[in-house]
Amino acid sequence: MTTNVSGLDVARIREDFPVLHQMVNGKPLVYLDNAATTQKPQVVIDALVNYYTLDNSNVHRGVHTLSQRATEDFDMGRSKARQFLNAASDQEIIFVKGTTDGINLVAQSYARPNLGEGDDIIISTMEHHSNIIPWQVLCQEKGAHLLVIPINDAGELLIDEYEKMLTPRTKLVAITHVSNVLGTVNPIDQIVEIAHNRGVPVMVDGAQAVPHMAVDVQKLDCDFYVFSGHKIYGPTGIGVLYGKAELLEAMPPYQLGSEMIKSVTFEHTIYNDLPFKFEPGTPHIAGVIGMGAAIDYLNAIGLDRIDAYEHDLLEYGMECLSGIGGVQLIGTAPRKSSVISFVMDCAHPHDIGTILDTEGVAVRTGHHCAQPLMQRFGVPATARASLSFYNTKDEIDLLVKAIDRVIEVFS
Ligand code: C6P
Repeated sequence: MTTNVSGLDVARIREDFPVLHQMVNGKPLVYLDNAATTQKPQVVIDALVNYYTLDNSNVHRGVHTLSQRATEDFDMGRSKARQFLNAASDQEIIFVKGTTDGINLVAQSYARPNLGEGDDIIISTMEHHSNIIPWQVLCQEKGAHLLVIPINDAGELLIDEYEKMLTPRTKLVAITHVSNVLGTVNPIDQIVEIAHNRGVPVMVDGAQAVPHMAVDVQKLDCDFYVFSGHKIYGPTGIGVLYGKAELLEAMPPYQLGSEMIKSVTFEHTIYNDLPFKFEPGTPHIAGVIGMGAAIDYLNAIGLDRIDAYEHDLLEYGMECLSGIGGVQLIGTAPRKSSVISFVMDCAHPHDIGTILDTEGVAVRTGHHCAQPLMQRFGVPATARASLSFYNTKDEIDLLVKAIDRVIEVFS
């Protein structure tokens, strides 16, 4: 059954996700918390089980068959991640625990040695705490300034203000590609071009972008790009930091230990080549293999088709929710992706989430790890429905029905 303009057979796709087929509180599960983490297709679950069942072994260490098989699959995971971002080489793909870990790596290995007293780092009002705190603490330590690009009431960056902030003191721009609260898709190509014209590198937090659109780091020309495997239908505990080779080459390692070395004496250590210089210890082998399976899965569906389908679903959802009296949408930028945040006159977001759960509808409520953004909109929290390509308009209708129930209960 083809259900939509993008040609996705969503009923078929839903069969790939075992977790979706269950009742919650006596109602069919409507999973709308995909920005927190996505569900896993059977092929990803199988890849994890197969690795632990048949190939479990350490990588880059053994000559025995199991180690060779594990190494081959692990290395293939890196190539898949490289193709996924269209990076120039596998050396530019560093495996990290996730977006947070990747940002901390850039903060400690790139920014720390390059930041001095009186220098600036630029972020934006819509950043996740993971893209605020590493810079805030580093700036405090170095006597540098953290500058914040303001946004308008729709949730769009004020690019003119951003341009004015860039000076010879600016050492880095660290910015999200897509806001996890507003859904705003930021014009990264423009942001990068403006920064590069002044010789400033740009790190992009891609956590909420890569699940929804094809990303080409060479086209964006960003210097660093980070994302989490669990938000692209892969396992938790694994993610990617992309960095331009010349920058990574010049950076000191983030953590020290095995695998990131070429030779060690008690007096001296020679570090390994990229990407291993940044990957000490036994890596998350199953995570890399599982993320590779997730990338294959996304490629088979096609990110352009996913983008088109989710866009249609988002427009439908925004239209439905904006029609409900007492509901206020937070984040109404024209360029948006897959997130509907809202508050209601009659109920606190926590109560909205609780009632929705009794109706089988899973959303996230709270500050979404973006407290400064909550302050910008003058709300303590929001309820957030975040969409995937396995969601349907019927599920949006169930969300609307559940919101009606909130109104019934609290009016
Ligand atoms: N946002 C959300 O519900 P980790 O936890 O390291 O995988 O990702 C952190 C992170 C960084 N940047 C953005 C834009 C994010 O959305 C997230 C994770 C989840 O919105 C969990 S707080």
